[in-house]
Amino acid sequence: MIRLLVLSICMLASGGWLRAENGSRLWLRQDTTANATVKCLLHSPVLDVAQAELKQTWKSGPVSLQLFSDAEHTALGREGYTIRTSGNETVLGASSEAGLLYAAYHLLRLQAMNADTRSLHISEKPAYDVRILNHWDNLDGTIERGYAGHSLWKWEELPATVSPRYEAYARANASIGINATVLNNVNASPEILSTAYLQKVKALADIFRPYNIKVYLSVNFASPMVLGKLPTADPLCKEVAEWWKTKVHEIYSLIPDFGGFLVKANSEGQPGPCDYHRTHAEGANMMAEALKPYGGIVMWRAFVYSPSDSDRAKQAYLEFQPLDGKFLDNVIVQVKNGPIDFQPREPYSPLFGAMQHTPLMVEFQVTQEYLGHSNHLAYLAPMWKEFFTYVPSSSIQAVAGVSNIGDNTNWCGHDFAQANWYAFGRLAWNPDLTSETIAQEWLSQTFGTDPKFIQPVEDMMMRSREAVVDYMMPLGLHHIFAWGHHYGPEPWCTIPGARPDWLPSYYHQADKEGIGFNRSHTGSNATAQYPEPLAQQLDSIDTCPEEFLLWFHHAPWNHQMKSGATLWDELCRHYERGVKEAGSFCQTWNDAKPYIDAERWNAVAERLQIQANDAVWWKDACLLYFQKFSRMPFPKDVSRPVFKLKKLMKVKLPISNYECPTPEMLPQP
Ligand code: BDP
Repeated sequence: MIRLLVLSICMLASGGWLRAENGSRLWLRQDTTANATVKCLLHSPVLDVAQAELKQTWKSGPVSLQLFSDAEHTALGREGYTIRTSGNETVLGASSEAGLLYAAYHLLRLQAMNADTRSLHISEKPAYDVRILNHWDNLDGTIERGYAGHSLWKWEELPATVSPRYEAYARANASIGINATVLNNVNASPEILSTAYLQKVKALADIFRPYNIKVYLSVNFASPMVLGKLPTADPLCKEVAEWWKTKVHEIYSLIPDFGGFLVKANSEGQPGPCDYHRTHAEGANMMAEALKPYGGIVMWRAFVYSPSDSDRAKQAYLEFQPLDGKFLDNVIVQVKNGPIDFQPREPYSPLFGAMQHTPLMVEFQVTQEYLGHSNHLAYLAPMWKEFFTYVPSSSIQAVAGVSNIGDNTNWCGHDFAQANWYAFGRLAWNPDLTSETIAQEWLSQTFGTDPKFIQPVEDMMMRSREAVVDYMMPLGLHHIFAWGHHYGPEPWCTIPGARPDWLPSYYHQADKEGIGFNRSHTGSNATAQYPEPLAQQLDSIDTCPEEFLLWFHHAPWNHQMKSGATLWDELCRHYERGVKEAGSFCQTWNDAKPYIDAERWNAVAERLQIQANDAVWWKDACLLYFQKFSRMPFPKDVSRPVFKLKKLMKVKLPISNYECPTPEMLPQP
């Protein structure tokens, strides 16, 4: 016992004793021995959670939770709330229980951040009704593009055995305003709709409900064939529609507040309505009709691209824009933030703004499939904010994030990947929050409030996504990742018989003249899918923002950049900057050592070292390979390659699409 205590407590650091921590408590690390006075006349599962949280953690005067039906609170909707100081009492007010739950978490967040809570006048309302995590969890426990262990959902144990982490998961989500979750992979197994699995799903829904979280499922369009043994899944076939209605009825009899379906159809080999020459709208509407009587919705994904067409970036628009206005009102079309696929930097998808008569939602990827998995520190709030600078937040109806959560002790693999889960929730609640504010909130709750720690580490977080862009794919380059697992660089990749649009050369188009994908009017004309005046701006190589240059243009190697340098020199300097930035993160973290516990400090330090090495790997691989085309020397201010291209071209990581490589697998400088 004593040994355990000694082990689990302490290391001496400047400013005091810091308890060893494994990251499992996320940003919810306040003491729970407060015993506050909490007044609430009502009882319900949601209110009991709100009360318990405050009672255990709130350290100031009495708090009272009150339901109001006045104009102010009605206007804040079902989930909005007020927090007001009245005498020595703090009054949390809302028109519904959910609002009071969020008010409680808000108040506790202020306390955790050492904010002055003596005179509060707060009024909050979420920007979106659906703030949803999309888990890409398979029923066998693996997670597609998951880098934090296995699935949290222990399907084989459910419903009989219920892990305490299910409630901890719900609590973490509620604390940042996430109110919905899709439990399973968009590449969905029909099995999820079997009665046996629905019983398991019900067990989870029951745990999540007191935290105001609704459960949704990804469904396979061919489920009526696989589970119902029907000869077809044609959405216009009466038996098929009946099958869905019966299935939906069964779901709602188990889970009365079930949210609805997420559907990936006719994409990357998944079945869908187009198999029967029906449109996406016909497929989505058939399901929407089944869900409608219960208030359920269909989130229908627009992530489609067929092998035949020329420019993959244009395809979602070409397929979905003509369907504008043809979807029932309980269908939301879910569109990835960019037109290709969660790259470190993409322009926004032109579907946003082009479907005025169809509710749309954005799909962000929280898991870092294309940003160094859980080995690299990449704070993604700035990337999502960038999306909102082009797409007004009021023009979409909901926000989805592909989850980065697994069964690792610290939930996300990298301690700093927790910040992306946190930021997703906070931005889905309020897209106007700044990335800096969210980073400060997360850091002070997760590590501590000392400004000497927060300021440099926040600065590192703020620079991290741009650093990743710089050392992986600057100036609009995209999708030059290794085949399959998408971890390292493989701009040279050729796989006999592979779809061209699954190969890097399709995207970078490097040749003797230059590099980049010509999407201007002289090329694929993808620029024309954007509204004016943006379309024109993107279309001209002279006015296209340089961060998107090689996305939209095949630019000559000696193209003159705004800095006066040639494209080649500028490209080299971006890679160089990325490498320097990644190296400087190690230094920042060294300086941060006195302020945090050794366990998390070590875990992060190890990963930052991997990131710094990987940055060099990326730089050398890309520049040495592209140099074969440019035939230009490296500028003097750019460091010489450490690796040999030949060696890098042989690197094959023994990982699948649900693993993160270990340091031993990676090339070392
Ligand atoms: C890609 C992933 C793939 C997903 C697909 C999707 O590589 O594993 O199934 O997106 O979003 O980014 O459906």
